Amino acid sequence: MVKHKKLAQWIDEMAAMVTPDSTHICDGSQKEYDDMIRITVKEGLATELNKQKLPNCYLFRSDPSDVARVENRTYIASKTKEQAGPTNNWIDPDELKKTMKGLYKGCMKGRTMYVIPFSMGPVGSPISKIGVEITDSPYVVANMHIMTRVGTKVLEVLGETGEFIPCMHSVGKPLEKGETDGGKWPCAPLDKKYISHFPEERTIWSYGSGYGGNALLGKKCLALRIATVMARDEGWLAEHMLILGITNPKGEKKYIAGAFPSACGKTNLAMLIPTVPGWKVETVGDDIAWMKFGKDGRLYAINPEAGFFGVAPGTSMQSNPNAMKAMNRNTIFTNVALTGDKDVWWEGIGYDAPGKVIDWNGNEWEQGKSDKPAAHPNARFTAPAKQCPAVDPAWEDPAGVPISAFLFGGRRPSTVPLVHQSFSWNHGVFLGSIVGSEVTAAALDVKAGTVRRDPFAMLPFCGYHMGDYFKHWINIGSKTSSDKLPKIFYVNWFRKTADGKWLWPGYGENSRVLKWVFERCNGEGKAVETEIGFMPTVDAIDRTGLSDVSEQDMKELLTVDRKGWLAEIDLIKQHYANFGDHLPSELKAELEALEKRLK
Ligand code: GTP
Ligand code: SPV
Ligand code: MN
Repeated sequence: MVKHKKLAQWIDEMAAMVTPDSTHICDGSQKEYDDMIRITVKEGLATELNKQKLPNCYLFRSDPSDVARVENRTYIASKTKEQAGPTNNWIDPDELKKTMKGLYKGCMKGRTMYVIPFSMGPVGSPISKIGVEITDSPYVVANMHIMTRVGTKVLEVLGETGEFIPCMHSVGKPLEKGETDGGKWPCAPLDKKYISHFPEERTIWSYGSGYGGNALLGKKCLALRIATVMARDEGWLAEHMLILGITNPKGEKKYIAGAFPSACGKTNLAMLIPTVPGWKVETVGDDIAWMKFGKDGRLYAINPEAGFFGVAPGTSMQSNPNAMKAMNRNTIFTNVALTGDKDVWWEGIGYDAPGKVIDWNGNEWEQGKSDKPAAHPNARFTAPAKQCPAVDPAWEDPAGVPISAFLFGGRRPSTVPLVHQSFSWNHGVFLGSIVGSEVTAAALDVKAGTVRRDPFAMLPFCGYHMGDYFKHWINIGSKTSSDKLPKIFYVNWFRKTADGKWLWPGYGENSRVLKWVFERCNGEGKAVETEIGFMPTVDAIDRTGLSDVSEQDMKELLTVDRKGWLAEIDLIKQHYANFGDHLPSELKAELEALEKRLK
């Protein structure tokens, strides 16, 4: 029974609109999870994997049209277009609701309507937020069980009057009498998909997709798009950031948060095993950070999620053993390949495909015989965070962990050096605001391979005007003394040689850069002042035991490419022009100062 009047009312109202066959209020139990899996297996939507190798693991194959976030169908429906800003799609909220009500009408016919009470952040923590997702997808229920804290305990915290964020979701595929999904992933065609946010009402309406951030509404929709609006109003930060703890050989520990665009290395960095002897890295979160000032004036971060929804391709025992061990049980795999003995396989898993496999489309596939990959490039694993061998002891601490440094970065084959440090907070905000990256497969409808600006890795995730978001970041810098603010760095693991090879080995070797960052936070670490910021001297990056990066490569990774940066200035000017008078004067000043230093 739902004791919360407003919640009960909302559930009734939604049920009247979508007319499901039945309603189920989720209790978060193991039995409930098992039921969801049983239902999807019976429908032919899920395959049980090898019980010995991957106990309690299941494979799902989505519809080929429903494999990633759909940015062109994602809307910030604030009262005015101005409030949504130039980087968001906008439709008048009344008009959008009218359209979506038309789609929602009767859309759960033949299905069960699940009501998922969930907490982003530890249940009952003062920084946590409660959401309630209504969905007709048992796949979504199972994933939410892993990614968030679900169930009766959340309803108890909500009580009779507590605040919750309503998150409405349907796959948009009603069933006729006697009809079943029959093994076909249910979703609506692209032009019927809507991932909508109503920031003033703090409400989410999603229709037509069953995949990832489109459907697991606690993640990008609540914890970023709606949370950025709350954070702006309440003076905190909701960011697309990993959080890691790093300990030096003396046992001294710091926490670092990093914003890289989708599929640009957050999960990998969060779980890395340092190659520098004596150092240790532990994982707090791999995708989202909520940060508030503590009584001591420092920023404290929590990971609002409870699981990882990580990119499978490229993940191997060599590149990320901690992720491989986190997903060896109780894990949902989506759009990876299936081997003959019901194991999983993907490109970059570290060994050849064992004979004939079934690709993510359900067809037979043999290595070397097809130019298409066996796993979709945005194939994902959903695994409980507590299963990560490197999970930080404080990962569920409701008080959060104190952040010493922010990293910004993206995929930049040229121009941007391996690492540089900002001169000041405002210069650091400038670095965040100019992040650019080669587009990846994490979004369906943007052209892969081209560089696009993705400020703070938040381009698809900011729930209001991006220029005002920049200003919010500037303001955060004046809320405490500068020695308490995190130091800000810009990193780039993705430099390439003229013939297209990685110039930097990346993954565990990135610990060499983290070591320098750590030292800089202690006022140590050799650096030179350059036009673009503080840069390590070539010998300041510890290369002990690193044989495949020559002195020459190191120099290339750590020089200021003046010509490249001058070209960059023009691109930044174009980028900034989008924000009109919402662009903070502080950032304009930073750009002018950079141009002056380079000329
Ligand atoms: P989202 O979950 O989409 O937000 O992605 P993410 O930022 O967590 O990216 P993830 O760590 O999953 O990495 C995405 C891809 O980048 C994978 O194929 C990785 O193998 C690859 N990758 C990660 N770190 C590095 C690195 O240091 N160097 C190189 N060359 N590739 C990397
Ligand atoms: C991303 O695209 O940044 C992700 C995956 O983390 S999704 O949950 O689909 O947004
Ligand atoms: Mn992400």
